[in-house]
Amino acid sequence: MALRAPSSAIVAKNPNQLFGKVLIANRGEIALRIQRACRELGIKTVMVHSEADRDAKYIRLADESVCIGPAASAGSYLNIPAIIAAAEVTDAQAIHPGYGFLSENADFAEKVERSGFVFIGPRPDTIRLMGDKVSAKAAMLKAGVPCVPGSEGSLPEDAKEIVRIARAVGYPVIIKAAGGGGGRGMRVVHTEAALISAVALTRAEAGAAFGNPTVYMEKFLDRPRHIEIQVLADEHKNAVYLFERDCSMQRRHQKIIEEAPAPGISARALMRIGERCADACRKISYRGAGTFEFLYQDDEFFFIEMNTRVQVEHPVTELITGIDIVQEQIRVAAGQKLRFRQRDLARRGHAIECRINAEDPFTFVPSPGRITSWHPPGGPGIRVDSHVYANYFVPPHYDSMIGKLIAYGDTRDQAIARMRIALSEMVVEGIKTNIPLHQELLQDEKFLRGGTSIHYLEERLAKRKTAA
Ligand code: MV4
Repeated sequence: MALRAPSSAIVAKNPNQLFGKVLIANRGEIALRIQRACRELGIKTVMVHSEADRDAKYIRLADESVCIGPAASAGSYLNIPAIIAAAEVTDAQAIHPGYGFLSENADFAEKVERSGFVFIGPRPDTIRLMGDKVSAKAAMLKAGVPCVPGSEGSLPEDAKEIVRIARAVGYPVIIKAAGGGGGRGMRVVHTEAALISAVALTRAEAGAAFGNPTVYMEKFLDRPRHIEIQVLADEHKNAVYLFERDCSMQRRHQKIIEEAPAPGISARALMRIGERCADACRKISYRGAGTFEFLYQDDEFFFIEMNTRVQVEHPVTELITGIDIVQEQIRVAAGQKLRFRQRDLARRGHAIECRINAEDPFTFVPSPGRITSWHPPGGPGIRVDSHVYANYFVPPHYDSMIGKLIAYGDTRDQAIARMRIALSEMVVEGIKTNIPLHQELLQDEKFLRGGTSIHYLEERLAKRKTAA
């Protein structure tokens, strides 16, 4: 297939029509995942790291590495000048931000581009648009994506107006911060008596936490599922959806199991919502990988937020589609056209991901420290995405996720059977992990039936507590 001339002049120097060298501005499993994608594409890698990650094996696997600061993320993985300086001294052409850290920071993306590097992700203005949940929703509504009913834009100051809007929406309602997202800055309101003080409190918290007191209102959905649509788009108005993921199994807004396809939702309904998402990407000239987050309740999808980065759970989509999402991010960032159209894509089989966290499986208290033994599982349909190994020290400074175990099968039952075997084979000693919790959930009757709501895990854990 014909390769389009890349957009950037520096890129043309490279025989693979991509980048000569990519800087990876992240750590842990996703840093290694991106490094592998680069290697397969024939791209050299620069890994930036903190002092705490200096000795990790995945750092040594990179072509080059640069220490950018102390263990605390604020001085290293969030240190924009240090990361850009590292790209300059190593002559990298593009920067991949991974997930978390600076991945959805529009100012970072802008500084990367102004410094002459390619940001592997959407344009800064797209990141900014989606970062503000009020403008994101307005853009999606305009592009034909169904949203949760609620206020048109942000809430006004006037109390009478707010009361009027809430009556029209119908109680219960939820007040959300425009600058929030991912579960931060929200408050459910059940009665008119509680409304105005709840809005004032959410505004005050939002102002303090995000520097933006803007809030909006939505109808509160009581038992939704969290279903998200993965998209890929290029700079040439091509966009596809890579089907859905069900991410309902979560605790305190931390997903722990994700799967694709979403059990029990009709393929036709999913196709319709997927097409809406791909269409919206074309309408807003989206570039790169993205995720449309929906709440799904009573056979309806309601858009809540869009993520403009690669997500932790991207492997389940890779397994059911055969597409390497990280490689596609890099290709699209280099100005290439998508190499497939919607009709070329099919989902096949079922994939489930268990996030392996260094934490107590009952109290959820983080459990950093030295891993004394590490035996990852294997066999047909098993993928392990992890940067750890025996004698690796899990630093206490970062997220507790040490890897992801992904099982694929022809059917959901086969994926579950393989996941159970994999969990039973897996040995991690020296630290506590949530493997026992996953083993419990993979025997759970409601999980096995499929289609549990976002509240299921927390309700189940509450019962476990009272039983003990
Ligand atoms: C909601 C909701 C119910 N109704 N919006 C939480 C995270 C943020 N992305 C949006 N969230 C929610 N928004 C309406 N109108 C319930 C949640 C919610 C949730 C959503 C997805 C995954 C887990 C969740 C856990 C608690 C609440």
